[in-house]
Amino acid sequence: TTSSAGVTGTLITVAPTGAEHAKADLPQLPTTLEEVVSTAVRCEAAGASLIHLHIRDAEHRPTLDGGYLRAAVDAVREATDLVVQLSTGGSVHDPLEQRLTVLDAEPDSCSLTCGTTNFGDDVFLNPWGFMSDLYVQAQEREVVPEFELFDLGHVHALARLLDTHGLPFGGKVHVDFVTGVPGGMPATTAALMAGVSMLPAEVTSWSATGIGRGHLPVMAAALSAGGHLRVGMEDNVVFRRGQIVEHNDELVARAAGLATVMQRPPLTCDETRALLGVKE
Ligand code: KMH
Ligand code: ZN
Repeated sequence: TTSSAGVTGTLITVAPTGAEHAKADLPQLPTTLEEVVSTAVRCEAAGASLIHLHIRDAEHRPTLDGGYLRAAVDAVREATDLVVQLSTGGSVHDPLEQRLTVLDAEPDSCSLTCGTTNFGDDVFLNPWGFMSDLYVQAQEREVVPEFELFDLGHVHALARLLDTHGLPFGGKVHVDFVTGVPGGMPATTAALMAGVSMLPAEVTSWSATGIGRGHLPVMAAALSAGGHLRVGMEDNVVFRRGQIVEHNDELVARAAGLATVMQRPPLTCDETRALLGVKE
């Protein structure tokens, strides 16, 4: 997993919304069901094969309400072939018990963050008991977890999870390095490579994202090291100096272009399903 040899395509994940930006500050952020679906369609056309979703309520606030989650999963499935991943991270204010209920919406995949981290001035809580419960429930419900690694300690916690509970549903282990969160590992090539070098042997694929200004450096580092890519307004809203992202598909198209130049063109949704061991 640490070498680029044999990695011939690129999984591009789009994380279009997140829980942190306010619609009032960023009106182009997709928050309504209609906006999420049209974003999904456009990002699939631009080269994404997986969508990482946080859902907003009628007031555009982050919600883990089961009705909203289920409606989004169904609508994105109806309109696209994208692998649908729901965030179990939610927002820093969501209680752990409610974050576990995300699986009730029956996504293809769920995020699973491998440890607590400072998150700006807040704390993103992921104690061992929560990680462990979420992991086992995902196994039982045949949902494929994507392990979110914000720090090097999270890589070690992932190894503990695999040692304790065995492989996830589908038999594949895909991790995503989320770099550049204030409180987590920095969005640098050096930090990313340290994380990659520590990955347990069970890991079958990895992707990376750089929050904010680390976006492009981490993308380039991941591509050159055999990693896959995550982009989207959850992570970065600046397309280039002085230019705010108007639509998530701009970020997907740029990632797809760079991946194609690197002779690792975007994977199709079916190829991504096979890579991740997601249910057909
Ligand atoms: N919104 C962050 C507190 C995830 O989606 O699983 C957590 C997050 C990670 O975005
Ligand atoms: Zn997220």
